[in-house]
Amino acid sequence: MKKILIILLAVLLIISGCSTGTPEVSKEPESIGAGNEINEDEQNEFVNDNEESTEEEIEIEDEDSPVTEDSVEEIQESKATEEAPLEEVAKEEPPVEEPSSEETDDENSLKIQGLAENELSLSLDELKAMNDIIFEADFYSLNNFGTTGYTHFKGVKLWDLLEGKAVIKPEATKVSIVAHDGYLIEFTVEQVKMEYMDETNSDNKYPIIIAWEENGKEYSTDEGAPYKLVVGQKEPGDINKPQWVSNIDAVIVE
Ligand SMILES: Nc1nc2c(c(=O)[nH]1)N[C@H]1C(S)=C(S)[C@@H](COP(=O)(O)O)O[C@H]1N2
Ligand SMILES: [Mo]
Repeated sequence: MKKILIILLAVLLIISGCSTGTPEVSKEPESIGAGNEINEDEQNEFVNDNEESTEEEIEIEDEDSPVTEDSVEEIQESKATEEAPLEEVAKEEPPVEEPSSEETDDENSLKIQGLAENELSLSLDELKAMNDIIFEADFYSLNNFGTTGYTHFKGVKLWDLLEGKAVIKPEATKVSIVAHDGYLIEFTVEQVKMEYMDETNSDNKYPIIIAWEENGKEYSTDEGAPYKLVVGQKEPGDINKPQWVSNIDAVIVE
């Protein structure tokens, strides 16, 4: 009888000894497992893999588990790819709405910045209303590959815009035309002030203009800021087409 009791006690001890480990293991999958589509075997492995456990520990566990090292890596990867985008979406969503509408306004405005009494941010309508400085003509162009052509442009005279509207300061020497794509062309103030020519019509004189209309059609704002710089030739053979900066963002006076 004593023997049986001792054996029973021993058996109870063994059973209780084994079961103390299991609640701990079953607890952890609950906290991690949510949202992860992993089968039970993988889930156990996943628990061991959690945070502090090293790869060595995983290998030991592998002995009595069907999960291989490769599949552990897969789980790690799936954990990374499933969780990371969720965080990004949560971070990115809030700022998307308000600043984007401000940006849209900004993109379609023409800025005059730097050494000027009146730094300007002009809408297309404000520019079109400057009747006193509008210029319209066929401009001749020559590009790097020898291609030539005539294009009809309508816009405002850049020098009149800088002198009369922005009122650039007397110490200003340089005018940079900057596009939204980063394309930039620099002129001296003298080069902005001067008149340009057309090698095919020696009598014609052209100011530099900022155009919003090309061959009778206004630029679509879908294609970026609706302004193009148009410059004639300094002398016959002058390759002027590269200076026709499209999608102007700002005119910077220094
Ligand atoms: N914003 C912007 N304007 C630009 C350029 C550019 O890369 N970005 N390229 C210039 C060059 S090198 C040339 S030859 C002409 C080409 O004009 P097109 O595309 O109307 O032929 O645009 C000029 N204006
Ligand atoms: Mo070009």
